Amino acid sequence: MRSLAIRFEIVMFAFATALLSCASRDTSRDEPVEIDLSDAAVETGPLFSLIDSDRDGLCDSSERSVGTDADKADSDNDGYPDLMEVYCGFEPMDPNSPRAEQVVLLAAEKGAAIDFKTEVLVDGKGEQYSGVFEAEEVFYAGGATAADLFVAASAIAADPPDNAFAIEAMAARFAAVQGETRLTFALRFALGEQPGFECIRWYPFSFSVKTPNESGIGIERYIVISGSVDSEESPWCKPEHCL
Ligand SMILES: [Ca+2]
Ligand SMILES: [Ca+2]
Repeated sequence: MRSLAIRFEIVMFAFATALLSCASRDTSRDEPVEIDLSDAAVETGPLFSLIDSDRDGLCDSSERSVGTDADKADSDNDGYPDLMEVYCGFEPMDPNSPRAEQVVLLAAEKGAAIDFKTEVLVDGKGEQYSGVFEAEEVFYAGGATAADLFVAASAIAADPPDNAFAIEAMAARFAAVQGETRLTFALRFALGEQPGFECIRWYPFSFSVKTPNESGIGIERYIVISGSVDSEESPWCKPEHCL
């Protein structure tokens, strides 16, 4: 029994670490939910923590900590499961989070690909701005992340156009940007030759721009969603044990 209890504690620790990793990011919007899992563990004990009444992959104790409904897999009825929203720093009680422009839908078919456009607003003083894609960890076997689906980012357009001296499309870079400018990038994702999954997977990532002297300007969190709806109980992929 002791070894089992230790294992549960390790699971909780891993989840807390993942959340802290998400929470440490500096975002201008969609601040991550603050979670104090240590209190939940003290109040309920490690064994109780693995109860998942709504079987959404988020333990009852975690749901109490973040304020979601432990009997409802999608507490805010926005179509996205609580587990995904909490894990990725979205607002599980706000049906407008994640916003539609933060979600990349990739068809669950062999060879499927999508070009996803996103914008970053900068206030240029003649610097160059490069797009930065960064995949975030998920619990999938083999450590699969959004990086496995990411093909490339390219620079598409500046608005107003004259604010950028040049657009280096393939390098995802805008040269000598002057003034408040909206930079548009296209991110290409592809499923490649791997077949679709039997449940719907979600892959968090962030995108921002950097100048030669600064990093992570306008960091925004996104998610790639891909998979088939096969299960009647819940179409979303879940970890082996609730988090
Ligand atoms: Ca749950
Ligand atoms: Ca939701």
